[in-house]
Amino acid sequence: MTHVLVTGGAGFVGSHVVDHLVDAGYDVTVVDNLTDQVHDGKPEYLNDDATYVWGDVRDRDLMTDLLTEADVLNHQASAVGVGQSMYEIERYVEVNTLATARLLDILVTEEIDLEKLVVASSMSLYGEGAYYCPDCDAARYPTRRRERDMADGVWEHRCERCEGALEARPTSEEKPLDSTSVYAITKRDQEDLCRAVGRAYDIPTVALRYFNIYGSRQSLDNPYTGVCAIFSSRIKNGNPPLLFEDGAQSRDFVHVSDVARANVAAVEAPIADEAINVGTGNPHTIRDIADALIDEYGASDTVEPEVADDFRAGDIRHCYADTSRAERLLEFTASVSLRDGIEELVGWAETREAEDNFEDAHDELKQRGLIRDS
Ligand code: UD2
Repeated sequence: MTHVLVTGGAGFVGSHVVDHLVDAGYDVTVVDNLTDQVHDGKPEYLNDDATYVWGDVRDRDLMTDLLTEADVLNHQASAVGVGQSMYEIERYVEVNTLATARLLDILVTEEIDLEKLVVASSMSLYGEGAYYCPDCDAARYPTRRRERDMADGVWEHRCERCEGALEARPTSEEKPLDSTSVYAITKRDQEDLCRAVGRAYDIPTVALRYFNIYGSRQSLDNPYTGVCAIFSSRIKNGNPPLLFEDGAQSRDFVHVSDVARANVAAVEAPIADEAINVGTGNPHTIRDIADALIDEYGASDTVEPEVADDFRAGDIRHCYADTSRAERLLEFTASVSLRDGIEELVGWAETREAEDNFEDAHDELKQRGLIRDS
């Protein structure tokens, strides 16, 4: 039986990956340090058919023992939080970049032959998504928005040539990378390190560039996490979801069960040295997400989204996936609609306590200048 080691396998994405691997017949070992920013002790959803080791991916001796037993490494463990990464710089580089470097160092030093290495990468590597200028009939890849435009509430990108309005287009893996946060840089490091070592030592390596993942088991207490979990926690506590900018910015929301399926496909596909988008190919605005969640919680009479008079420094405006490479190489297409996915998230969240820590985190980011007034 193929033995898969899943790092971060008690976490939001990792735990769903574990369930899908177990269902597909793999022998799964998890290593996870149950970090207290997302966990309050052992979660109740752990899979009875997987083996759990409570330890840190940075622990060289532990990881040497575990990797020696593994046929496949599925590396999900990461510190996740774009805003937080901008002031806990050393920790993010240590947990993401350095830990990955150490795992690869162990593979090489101990001459461990893996059948496959799958690493969790991120759409954050792209920075802004891809755009098209209808007036110039040309592809455009804008980078950062101007601070003074953001302060004036001018949110959309304009063409660098004709100043006309740009339209968002699917972002393919070929788009030039533009990692704008410490978090994004460490995800790029993880991807680049794994692929470089994979190429040099014939370890078939696949980096999955996740778009905005949502669904059950995402921490409802962590105010630095993704927008669906933050809004869930706000609505459950009777507070309005706060929309940065004007709420018309858009993302590609992919359900965690689809991401888990993509991981199983990446373990099994006979491919090497690839980076592959994992998204749905459909953008949704943040306001749509807030409305859909409020509706699903049945809170329309008590809560409505509030437009904040501020924006997150370095945020991108639009990004959604070109899914053709995933279809071609992994035979993977996301199958959960936003409506079904939100129903699953809310069904789970209603069984949980949720501490709304948003305001403290918002104040902290504001004090540090990472959230700014418009
Ligand atoms: C970042 C990463 C992504 C992933 C994700 C995890 C980038 C470009 N992408 O995505 O790879 O790791 O974080 O969380 O770095 N928003 C609000 N109100 C809130 C919270 C968020 O309006 O209370 C908006 C936010 O301004 C943004 C959108 O929602 O426009 C999505 O924010 P997010 O933090 O969920 O994810 P994002 O796209 O920054």
